[in-house]
Amino acid sequence: MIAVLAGGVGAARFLRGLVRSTQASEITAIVNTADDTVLHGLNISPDIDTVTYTLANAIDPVRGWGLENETWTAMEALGRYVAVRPPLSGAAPNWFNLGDKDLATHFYRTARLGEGATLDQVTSEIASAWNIGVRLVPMTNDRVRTIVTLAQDCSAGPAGTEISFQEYFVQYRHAVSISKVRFEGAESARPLGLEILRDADAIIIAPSNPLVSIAPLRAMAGVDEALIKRRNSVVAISPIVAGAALKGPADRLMTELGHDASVVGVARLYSPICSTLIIDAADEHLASAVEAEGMRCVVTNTIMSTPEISEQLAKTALECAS
Ligand code: FO1
Repeated sequence: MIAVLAGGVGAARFLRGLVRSTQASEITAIVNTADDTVLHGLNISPDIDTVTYTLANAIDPVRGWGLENETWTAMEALGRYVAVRPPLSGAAPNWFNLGDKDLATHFYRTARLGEGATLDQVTSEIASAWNIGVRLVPMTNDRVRTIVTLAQDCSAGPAGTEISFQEYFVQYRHAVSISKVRFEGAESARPLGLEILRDADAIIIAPSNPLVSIAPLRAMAGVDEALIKRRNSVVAISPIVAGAALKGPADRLMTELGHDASVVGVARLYSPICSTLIIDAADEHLASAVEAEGMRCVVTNTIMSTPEISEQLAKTALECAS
């Protein structure tokens, strides 16, 4: 069994390549849930849904989240209530776009959780509904939430204000600088992946944001210890290429939070838990600096612009882990 530690878009594209080279039933993805949110009373799990829709070939290819051929009638209708919403009310949060078809997923998840089902049960029901052969496991059934602290006074509030990850990422388009990230609830959450990490033949850390997608998994008790025990079988793919994130704010977050926004900065974060870092050909000149951090460095094309490139990257990662 191959275990993949996964965030959103980068992990989803990597998994799409992995299923082209390995039987889907051999793959288990342990997915970040610290980005989860509740809006309109609905439980929304963006990273789980991004992975599910991508593996179902139903993801919107341009946005990288939500469903393709989506319609937005419900969001447009919500606009009527924005005008009458009292100033401090959180009702009608129309900054977070929920497509009409996507809403069905959140309706189902919310209803099942309300019936007492656990998030991992509901996640596998939703994966079955989309005929996903890969086993998708939320990192925990407990509530963990990424909270960021504003570094400066800005439209989101004065310096020092804490906001949720989705407010940071979507409402303020990750354009505000931050000074801290914490994972509320992580210290008491029970991780679901420990046995998977113990038993996996190979463990791959997908090219996801190390500070807000992989760090929440690592913040739970026992996860880093489980990875350290398996360090020789753990391979990571850098989400930073030539000093920039392919999608999202990983590069700026690295700098703002005191890390080097480069493959060397990624190596420093992963070196304790991981024996090999795969970097893009654009960073080949940094391979020896990565190795100086105590990791083997493998150079290949990591920009997953086609399913074929994702497949080749997955094959390289599997070879490195075995
Ligand atoms: N990302 C956006 O940038 N804007 C949105 O309005 C938005 C809505 C959305 C709805 C459902 C969903 O599953 C994901 C959604 N995302 C949206 C993406 C998502 O919030 C982020 O990409 C992840 O949380 C970061 O991994």
